[in-house]
Parts: sequence; structure tokens; C-alpha cells
Amino acid sequence: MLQINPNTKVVILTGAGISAESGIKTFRASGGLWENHAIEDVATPNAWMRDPNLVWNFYQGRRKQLLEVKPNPAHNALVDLENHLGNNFLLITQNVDDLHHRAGSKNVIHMHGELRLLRCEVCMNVFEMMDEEHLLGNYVACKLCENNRLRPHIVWFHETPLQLSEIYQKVENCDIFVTIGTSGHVYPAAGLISLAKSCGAKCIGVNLDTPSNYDEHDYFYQGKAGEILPDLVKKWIN
Ligand code: BV8
Repeated sequence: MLQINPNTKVVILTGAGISAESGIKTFRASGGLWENHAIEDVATPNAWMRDPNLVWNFYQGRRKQLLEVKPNPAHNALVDLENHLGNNFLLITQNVDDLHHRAGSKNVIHMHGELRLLRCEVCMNVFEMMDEEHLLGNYVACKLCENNRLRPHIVWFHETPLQLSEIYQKVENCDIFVTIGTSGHVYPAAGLISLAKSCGAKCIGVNLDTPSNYDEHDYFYQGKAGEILPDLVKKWIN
């Protein structure tokens, strides 16, 4: 059994599977369709140029779902681990939901953006949204630069993920790299485990199915994150 003391540098990468037990559908489970839309129709810059209302409503629907879900024991277990490790803990998530934040995780990088945030394409300022008026509106104008339409602060396919240089630096210098609830399909997120391994980290996986990058893991726990993580974290920190 791996021991994690407060000086161990741990980096976590989560995917849609960690939010599954909270009731948020994963991407794989919906047969590659997102709420019955093909990726190209709702999660690319072209989709936004071609049909901004379709894209806007797709994200509004997912934002509204945030009001009906809450963090599950897997999210909470990561907060316990962070409390044990302090600054030696970093949580990188591919998820755009706010469940890590609501569970109490602090040191979090949302590498694919966040549903609760909007960005102006002209002045690039980022704005919080989540109140009723925002959720009902179908056009939110930038208050800082002549009413340009704000876009979801989401990294779409063909766009560059956020804070990559910080992510690479932390992954290159961690002792333990843990993937949780991710199928390992989408790059560069799915390539982080190879980077960690090449830099000497021990790699652990927790997933319902075997992910595409299964062979990169030194330890793998198959099953539901909400059932596995609480005990695993308890063993690690005691
Ligand atoms: C980039 C935000 C350049 C959107 C997301 C051809 C053309 C163009 C691009 C490409 C191409 N080929 C490859 C690419 C690159 C592309 C890519 O990887 N495509 C894939 C489809 C092949 N990537 C990009 O375009 C990225 N940008 O490459 O820019 C670049 C590269 C390097 C450096 C600089 C620049 C941008 C990708 C980001 C796209 N945005 N999200 C939104 O949410 O609306 S991606 C989105 O899909 C998620 O964020 C996540 O990353 C991915 C889904 O993956 P998972 O989270 O793993 O979810 P999934 O459903 O797949 O799996 C869930 C797992 O959980 C399953 O394995 C299941 O078994 C498990 N599970 C289920 N329940 C549980 C569970 N596990 C535990 N417990 C449970 N209860």
C-alpha cells in the first residue's frame, strides 16, 4: 500500500466519471453525444460561429443542471486529501462543473474551463454567472466593452487548454499522479500520465472501466469513485 505523508507531492486529474454519482452524465455514457448533440455541433469554435444560440442553450442546459446536483463522497475524499497535503496537493480537472469547488477543494485548475464563467471575445474579461436572470437570458452582453456577446468560458475542441505550463510543471515534479473518472480519450489531458511517469511519479487510477491509458498506471482500482476513494484516501493518510 502506497504511503502518502504531508511532504508527498500529489497531482490528481479528474474527468466526468467523478461527477457521475452526483447525477451528471459522462461523455462516453451518452454514446459520444452530448445531450443528443454531436461534439462538432456544440463544443467547437465553428459551432459557436455557426449557431451561437444552439451552443448557448446547450451550455445553459448544463448550467441549470448544476442547481440540481451536489458533490458526492469522491469529491469530499479529495478535500480530505488536500487538507492532509496542503500545498503539496494539486487537483487538475477536465470537468466544467462546479462540484470540486462546492465540495471545498481549493487548489484546483479547470483546464477545460468552467460552466459558471463567461468570457468576452473582445476584451477577454471573464465574468461569473449563475443567478436566475443569467440562466434565463439568452444573450449576456459584456459590460466592459460596448455590449459584445459573452461566450462560455469553456475550452472547446481545437482550442488550447488553460494553464498548461503550470500543469506541466506540477506534473513533472510530482511523486504521485492519480487519474479519477476519466476514459483517457482527450488530449493533452490524457497524455499527462505519460509525462508524470517519465518523470518518475507513481501513477494510480480509479475508474469504472479500464481507460485507454490503463497500461501507464502502476496501481489501478476498478469501480465507482464514490465507493473507492473515501477508503483509499483514509488508507493513504493514516
Ligand atoms: C487541443 C469542455 C491543441 C467542453 C472538453 C483531431 C482534430 C482536432 C483535434 C484533435 C484531433 N485529434 C485529437 C485532437 C485533440 C483533441 C482530442 O483529444 N480529441 C479527442 C476526441 C481525440 N483535443 C483538443 O482539441 C484539445 N485541444 O488539442 O489543442 C493543443 C494541444 C496541446 C497543447 C496545446 C494545444 C481541447 C480538448 C478540450 C475539449 N473540451 N470539455 C465541454 O465540457 O462542453 S473535453 C471533455 O471531453 C472533457 O472535458 C474531457 O476532457 C473529455 C471527456 O473525457 P472524460 O472526462 O474522461 O469523460 P468520459 O465520459 O470520456 O469518461 C468518463 C470515465 O468515467 C469513463 O471511463 C467511465 O468508465 C468512468 N466512470 C463513469 N462513472 C464512474 C466512472 N469512474 C469512476 N466512478 C464512476 N462512478
